[in-house]
This record gives sequence, C-alpha cells and structure tokens, in this order.
Amino acid sequence: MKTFRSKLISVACGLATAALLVNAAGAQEKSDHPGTVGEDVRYRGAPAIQSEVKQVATPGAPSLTAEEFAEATKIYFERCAGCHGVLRKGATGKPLTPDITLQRGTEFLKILINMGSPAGMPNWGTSGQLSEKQIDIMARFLQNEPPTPPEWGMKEMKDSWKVLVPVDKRPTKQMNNFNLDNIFAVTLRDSGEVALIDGDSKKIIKIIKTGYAVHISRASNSGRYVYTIGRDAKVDMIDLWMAEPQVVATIKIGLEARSVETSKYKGYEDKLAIAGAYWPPQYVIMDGPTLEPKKIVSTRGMTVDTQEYHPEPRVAAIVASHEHPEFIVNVKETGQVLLVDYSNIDALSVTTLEAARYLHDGGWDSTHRYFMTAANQSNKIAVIDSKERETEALIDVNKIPHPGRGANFVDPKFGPVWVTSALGNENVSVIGTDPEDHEEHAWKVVRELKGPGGGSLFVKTHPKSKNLWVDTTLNPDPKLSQSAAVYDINNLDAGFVSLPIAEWADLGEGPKRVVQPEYNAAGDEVWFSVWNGKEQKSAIVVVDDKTRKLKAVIKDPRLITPTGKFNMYNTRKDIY
Ligand code: DHE
Repeated sequence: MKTFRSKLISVACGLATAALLVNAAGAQEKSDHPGTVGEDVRYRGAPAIQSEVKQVATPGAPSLTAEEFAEATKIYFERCAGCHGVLRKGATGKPLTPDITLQRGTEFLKILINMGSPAGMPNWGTSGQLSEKQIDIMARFLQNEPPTPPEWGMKEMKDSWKVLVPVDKRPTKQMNNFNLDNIFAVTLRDSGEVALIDGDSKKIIKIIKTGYAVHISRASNSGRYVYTIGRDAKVDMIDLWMAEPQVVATIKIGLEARSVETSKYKGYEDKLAIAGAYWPPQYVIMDGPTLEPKKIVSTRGMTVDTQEYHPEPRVAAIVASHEHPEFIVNVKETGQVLLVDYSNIDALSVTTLEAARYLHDGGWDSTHRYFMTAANQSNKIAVIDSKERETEALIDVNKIPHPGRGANFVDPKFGPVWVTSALGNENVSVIGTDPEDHEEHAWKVVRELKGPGGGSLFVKTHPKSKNLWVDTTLNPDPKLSQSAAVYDINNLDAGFVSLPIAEWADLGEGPKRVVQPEYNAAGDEVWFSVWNGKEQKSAIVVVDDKTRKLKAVIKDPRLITPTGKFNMYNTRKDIY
C-alpha cells in the first residue's frame, strides 16, 4: 500500500510544476522545491485574464463565496495557468480538472499546495507565498469546474479598435529630426509603457502608454511604424514620422498575447499586421496602417506527435517571410508551424508544418531563408525552410533552449552558424546553417560552448561585431543574473569573459537582473537592461562593443522595469 507521502508525491508528479511569475522585485528570494528546474519555473507565465471569467458550481465540490472565487481565479491565473493551462486541462503541467481533484479532496490538495512536490510543484505555503486561508480557497477552487474565460471574436475586436489618427491626417514625410533607424523601443514592463530612446543621444524621446507589460515591439518594413503587443493582448501602433511620435491606432485582439509582426514580402511592405494570442488561442490578420481586423483564425487542433485535440494551443513567435507573402506562426502546444499566406485573405491558405512541442521563440539564419525556432519541451531546434516551405530539420540540443531571435556569425571553422543559449543548462549551442557551402555542418550542433550557467534567455551579435553576448538573467546566483558573458567569435575556445553590467549601473538595492543584449544600428554598441523591482531604480547599460568597456548608463526615474529593447533598424532588417 502506498504511504500518504508517496501517494502525495505521485499525485504531485501528475500535477507537475505550478508557476512563479517572474517578478523582478521578488524573483530571487523564494526557494523552489528540490528537483525543479528553477530557472524554468521562475519563467513561467501569468495570464492577464483574471476578472473576465464566470463562476461555475460543480455538484459534489466544496463551495466558494463570490469573493473567494475572485481571489482563487486571480491566484490561479497569476501563478498556476502558465503550467497547468488556462482551462486546467494541462499544458507543461498535468491536468487539474474535477475528475482528478475531487477524488483527492480538500485536505490532500491543501497539503500538496502547501508543501509542493519533488516533481516541480512549488511549496506555495511553506515558502510564505500563499497564506493558510488562500491555500484553503485554492484547494476548494480546484475541485470545481474550471471557469472558462470568454472568447474574443470580431465583435469584441471591432469594439476595442480605435484609429486615433486617421491615415489621411498623418504626415506624408518624417516631421522630426530623429535618426529613426537608431531608435530603441524599450519595454517598461510593470508600468504598461514603452520608452522610445534616441540611440544617438541616449535621451528618452517619449514614454508612451501601451498595453500591460508589452512583450515585444516590431518595426514595420519601412521603419515608420512600431507595433507593440501587451500581455493583455492590446496592440498599439506608434507613428515615428510625427513631430512627436504617438499611438495612431490600437486594438485588443484577445485577453492574453505575446506576439506581433508586420508583412515584409516585396509588394506587401507595411500593408498588413498579425498578432497572435495566448487566449483565446488564435491569430488575427489586420490592416497594417489602421489595425482594422480582417481575419481571425483559431489554432485549436491536434498535437503534432500524439495527434490529440488540444483546446488551447497558444500562439508563440511570429516572423514575416522574405521568400513568400507569408507569416510564419509558431503554435506552442500543438508543435506546428503555420505558413499563413496573406496574398488572398478571403481564401486564406495555411500550410501546417510539423515541428515539435512546445514551440516558443526563434529567429532567422543570416540569409533570412531558414527560421530557427525552439521547441522547448522537446529540447529541439526546428529549422523551417521558408523558401521551399518545409521543415528542413529538427536538431537535438541541451535542456530548454531559449534563443530569443538567436545570433548569427561566421564560425572560423564551421562557416555560417546560428546560436542559442538555454534556460535549463549552461551550454550555448552553435548550429551550422549553410547547407550550400558547408553541407557537412548544416543543421548540426558544431560546438557546445561552456557558458556561465543556466537561466539564460537571450544571445546576440551583429554582422559588424566580433563578440557573442549571452545573458544569464534567471540564474539563481545574483553574480550571474547581474552580469553578461561575452565570447570572441574568432577564438571561441578561449571561453567567455564576464562583465559586471549591473554593478556598472550603480543602482543600489534590488535583484537588478541583466537582460537581453541588443545592438545599435551601427553595430558598435550593445545595450543591456538592468531590470530591477518596480519600486527600485532600473537602467540601461550601453557597452562599447569593440573595447567591451562601459560607454553610458541611461538612468531616469521613468525607466521602470525595462526588459526587451528593440532597435528599429536591426528589428526591421532582422539583423541579429
Ligand atoms: Fe518572453 C519573446 C513568451 C516571459 C522578455 N516571449 C517572447 C516570445 C514569446 C514569449 C512567445 C516570442 C515573440 C515573437 O518573437 O513573436 N515570455 C513568453 C512567455 O510565455 C513567458 C515564458 C511567460 C509570460 O508570462 O510571459 C515569457 N519574456 C518573459 C519574461 O519574463 C521576460 C524576460 C521579461 C518580460 O518583459 O516579460 C520576457 N520575451 C521577452 C523578450 C522577448 C521575448 C525581451 C523578445 C526577445 C528578442 O530579442 O526578440
């Protein structure tokens, strides 16, 4: 007979990892249960849906008051849904539906939530993150039917859509003197804003109100418009030609989202935009200059491997093809890459390519033909040939690859390569990308560089640089999370040098995580965010790429929790 503890563990293994929101202020202090991949757990999602759901009572399940239901829903979406799924049907973590949880009962669930499990469930109670009362509420909540957030179709999109400055009222030429190519759009995560920073003078041009916790910004092909996507699925479109850049159109494309992109194929430049949602699981194609929603497509469907129905496959990275009039859309939970042909959206043609679960982020190889993207639960990099419109390769890499858009350079020994670092191990994988002239190395991991540690999110280089930069933002050791590693790409065997980026910013207290290297347009400076707590001082540190010495620190009380930075030229030209 199973003991209580072993029973608990086996259920907990089933329940798997719950979520810890990456909260700059609080990210360092909470201990993960032994056995978890700490960096990964810290990174999991926190949907912004919350108040949109309705309470459903389940026969036989303990009841909750309306206030308790509201609190449980908030806790669930903030801390658990990233692993267990919005619908509790299981994502990275296992299902938490009443058929399972009712059998366990309140007392059992309370102990599990309180103590965690070796399978990765954090110890929410003993770590002090949830009170006894909250744990009791959660144990009862989990035995009731999961509340379903509402759908978000054309009516809701149209109701939220606003053209603040009509196209014919916008300037016909650039009305300011900014060097548009060297503007950085910087996410101010916790203030729901984006800072436009002039890369030449390092001065803030303007702070712009956007959706909540903007995830990425993408430049239109011409470089005139910046599209931002908030976690709350709000897209804001900024016109950089105006005397003072401002939001000219906005729309909410769902309740939860991470990706936005604009059309880049010849003849379609700046014409269309696309945004992908986490909830509802769908993407929408919009008119580029106005954001008018044109076509919404659901991603619900069968998984690539077991061919089972998945009710909420989230849309992850999207890139615009340079080879065809297509958007390339990663569908996370089904592990499929969609080639969405936008040349005739009234008869939309979508090609479904098989990759692997769970597709997350990725970027182009240096020729912009191959899209290299991480399947982070399969520990693979999928290579999509955008020209032939097929899956070229699935490459095994070490645990939990996380490239951002990756980094391209010419390896002295192996020719053109693309690089990813990882959340779950310290290695940096270097992959050959030139099937024409270096066939023997193409789609193989040609080097594993020893990095400073796991918890890396982003790598970066530039065609004019000899450096490869790697962050270790989510490493539990503050020494690593507050520094960045740099390799000489002509002497990779020499290993990396560590630079104390956060120390250079001289900010005082706080976690001061160093995140996402990003080059300026000229490729001679690399910018890092020093991401501190909301109430603490943050900064951008600019390093001279040639000397690797500190060049400037951009400090301003308005720079609240900066994370992603997107240089307009490099972003629109896909240079990384
Ligand atoms: Fe990201 C890219 C999703 C947490 C900063 N992030 C992406 C992309 C996706 C994604 C799908 C690719 C978009 C594209 O290219 O179209 N990120 C998620 C999550 O689901 C996750 C794990 C949890 C969540 O709730 O959001 C998550 N991401 C984070 C963070 O905690 C980071 C570090 C800080 C923040 O601002 O939220 C963060 N993600 C970024 C950045 C990029 C990104 C800076 C773009 C990198 C680039 O150079 O292209």
